[in-house]
Amino acid sequence: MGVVNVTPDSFFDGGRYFDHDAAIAHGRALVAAGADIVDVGGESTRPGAEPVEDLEEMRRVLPVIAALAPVCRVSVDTRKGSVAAEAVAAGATLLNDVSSSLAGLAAATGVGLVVMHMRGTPATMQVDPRYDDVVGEVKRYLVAAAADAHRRGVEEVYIDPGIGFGKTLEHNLALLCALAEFVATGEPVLVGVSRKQFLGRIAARDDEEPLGPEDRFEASLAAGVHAMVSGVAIVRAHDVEATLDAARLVEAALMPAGAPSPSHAEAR
Ligand code: HH2
Repeated sequence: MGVVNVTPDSFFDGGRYFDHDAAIAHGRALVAAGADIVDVGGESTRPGAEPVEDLEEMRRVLPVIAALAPVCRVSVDTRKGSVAAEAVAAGATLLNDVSSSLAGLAAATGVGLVVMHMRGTPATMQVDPRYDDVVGEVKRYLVAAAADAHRRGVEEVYIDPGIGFGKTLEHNLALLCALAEFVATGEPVLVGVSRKQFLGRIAARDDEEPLGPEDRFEASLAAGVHAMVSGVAIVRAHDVEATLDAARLVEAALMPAGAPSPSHAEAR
């Protein structure tokens, strides 16, 4: 899943694709690089981001979604039912819902749904987040949200632990470490690690300041590879070409040419 943020303030690509033509061209480039899905967003969810009015968010994303939908699968990254409904009318077939509140709309419109775990809202989520058992709590929340979506009639549901959404460095690492447990729930897993802040703290040398978004490419790729090896279904990434190069290697290493697929091996 490649990312197109039609925003002035996203933490990595804010302002680069705020112009519709630039956003559409970038979406097309992500498809040419091999993205299966392009995720179009019009409101930053970085910690402390200002909320965006419904109409303004629609103005940002709808022309981009309408232009990209004929060439690729488009998801809409929104927390708002009004924006999501218009996005589906414009051609989006997946709701990337970081607030986990759009299951009813996904069911009514017959599109897929990502349910993501977030503590609070982007404005407050990084204010002293605490968990007794972050993996257990996030997993229970997501399994319940997915079950609710299925019960309402949504056929395609992905669960996402929400890396960086109301989590400390230690919480993020615990969740990454436990990705295989999320995969074991049987729900397909989506994960977004690309360029995120915690990577800049891990990747910095002892005497360095945390790395900024521009310098988090290698760490993003490493985290994406870890996610793939853990069995996730979708990696949400800004750097699509490199992520796909890595995916090809992971696939080749996990499934050597001519070897039976893991399911066949188990069946024997
Ligand atoms: N992360 C971001 C945005 N949307 N959606 C899902 N499902 N999972 C994620 O981890 C996720 C997401 C944050 O990244 P980005 O869109 O690049 O930044 P911003 O929110 O500042 O626009």
